[in-house]
Amino acid sequence: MARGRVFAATSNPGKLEEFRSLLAELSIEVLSLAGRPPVTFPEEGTEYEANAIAKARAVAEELGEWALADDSGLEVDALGGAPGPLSARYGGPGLDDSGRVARLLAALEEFPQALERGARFVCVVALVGPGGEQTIARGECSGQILNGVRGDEGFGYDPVFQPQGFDGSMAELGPEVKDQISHRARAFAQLEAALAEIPGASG
Ligand code: ITT
Repeated sequence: MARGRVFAATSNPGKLEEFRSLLAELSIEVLSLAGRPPVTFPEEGTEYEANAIAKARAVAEELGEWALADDSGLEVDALGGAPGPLSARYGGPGLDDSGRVARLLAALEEFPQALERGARFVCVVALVGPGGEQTIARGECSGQILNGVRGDEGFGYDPVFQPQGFDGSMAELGPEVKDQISHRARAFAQLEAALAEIPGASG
């Protein structure tokens, strides 16, 4: 059976995997940019929406295909909502996911109580078509930052983020639970009608 197809405008393998599982039921194949000539992305700014649109638009225009991008981040109450859209660059260049997590735990040492460690993941997804048609959607997932890393599933800040109503980090809960409750799952649910417009997708 024919399937729809969309290119994932991301270099983050964790996001790519989640795009695939979240879109599997819509009969949409998610293609990566690996092995293709590099697409030039504009410098990322401080707004999720503009960043997501810029990434999707760059790929849609370059390839003449449907493209999907995600700009996301972790907003920590005790840090005034930081690092937010700057989450990928938190702590400066040269850090990997675990370096950024360590940096975050250190920044929150003076806030040891669970009540002081409120946070939310935010995800804005942008779908851009080959004719320039564009839809964006946003999802959030509230929770708190744990006092140490737990679990080894997921990516990024998952080992220190405990979603509200759960006992354990996102990295312990695993992909089935994450795909039900995450910021990304919620954003994709909002995007469903637009995704169904991709030729070959099941509506
Ligand atoms: P692309 O721009 O290539 O998609 P990126 O990793 O740079 O990849 P962002 O600019 O959107 O993506 O940065 C998002 C940051 O937030 C990054 O550090 C991620 O690891 C983290 N993040 C995003 N979604 C997450 C999730 O579901 N779980 C844990 N951390 C997440």
